[in-house]
Amino acid sequence: MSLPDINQLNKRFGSAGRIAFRAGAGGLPVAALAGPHGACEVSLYGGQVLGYKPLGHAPVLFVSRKAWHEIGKPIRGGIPVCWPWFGAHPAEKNKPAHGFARLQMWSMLTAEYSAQMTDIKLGLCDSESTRALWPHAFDLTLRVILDTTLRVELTTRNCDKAPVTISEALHTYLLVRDVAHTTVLGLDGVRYFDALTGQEHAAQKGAVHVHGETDRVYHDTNPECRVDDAGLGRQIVVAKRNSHSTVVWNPWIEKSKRMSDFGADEYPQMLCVETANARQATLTLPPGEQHTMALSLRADLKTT
Ligand code: TA6
Repeated sequence: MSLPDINQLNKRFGSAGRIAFRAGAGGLPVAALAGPHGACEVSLYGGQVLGYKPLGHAPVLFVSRKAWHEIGKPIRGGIPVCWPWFGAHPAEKNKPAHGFARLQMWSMLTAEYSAQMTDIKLGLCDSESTRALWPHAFDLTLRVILDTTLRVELTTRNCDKAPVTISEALHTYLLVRDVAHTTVLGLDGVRYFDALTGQEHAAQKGAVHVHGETDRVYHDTNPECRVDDAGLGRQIVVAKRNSHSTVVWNPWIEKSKRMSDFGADEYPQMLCVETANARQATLTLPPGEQHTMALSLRADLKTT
């Protein structure tokens, strides 16, 4: 997998003060977006947002200090794109967890900005290496829009002659002061699957608190939830479209020790609240059809 030429990227898509490309960690190409309301960074490797900092706020996304930045390996943090399957492959466990989109080099498609907004679009289509893992023709685009919020839109187009079935996630790693003093609001009463026990649960009772390893897929969720961070005195509003699952994950102590691309002491500073279509929200796309799943993140300082 060859690395795109940074100078060429800046010549074609760069705009002074708004969109610039550089070689990031591991030499992987990164697009830096800036605007009147903040800044963000997007890795072309994996089509992965790596950073988001709204004006006047602490960074919103967590990236592990031990994250790999190597082709062929996933980057631990930001917003990984899990596609075309979420979690383990439904049938072949030797295939990469969370699909292959986060292990591919994406291409720049468009870059534009206005007084308020900075907007780029990346693309990934099928290749010999993707067809070896998933024998289908597709077009995948990731649009990242930086304005008063950060919006991320993942569009799947089925370019095949047969229907395709996908599950997917924008696997957002939120940065929090202390996960033990952070709660997720907006999932009260929602059914969920506990991946640690393999059990389905009838309903979440109240806010989600994290006091141990947590790995849950919430079903048929509302279009918005709030991550209330008492330590940073803010709420992160996670809004979404065409996503029927919300995944909440924290590895806590023991799992953190088993992950070599994650610091054993880092679990208090992160909480994944993922925008997904997983398990019973797996979807089938007819030939020629497309589907867009969208996420937006907004940081609100708490007044009380
Ligand atoms: O989204 C939660 C989850 O599926 C967990 O089960 C955990 O494994 C996490 O994703 C991270 O997966 P990864 O393949 O990036 O190590």
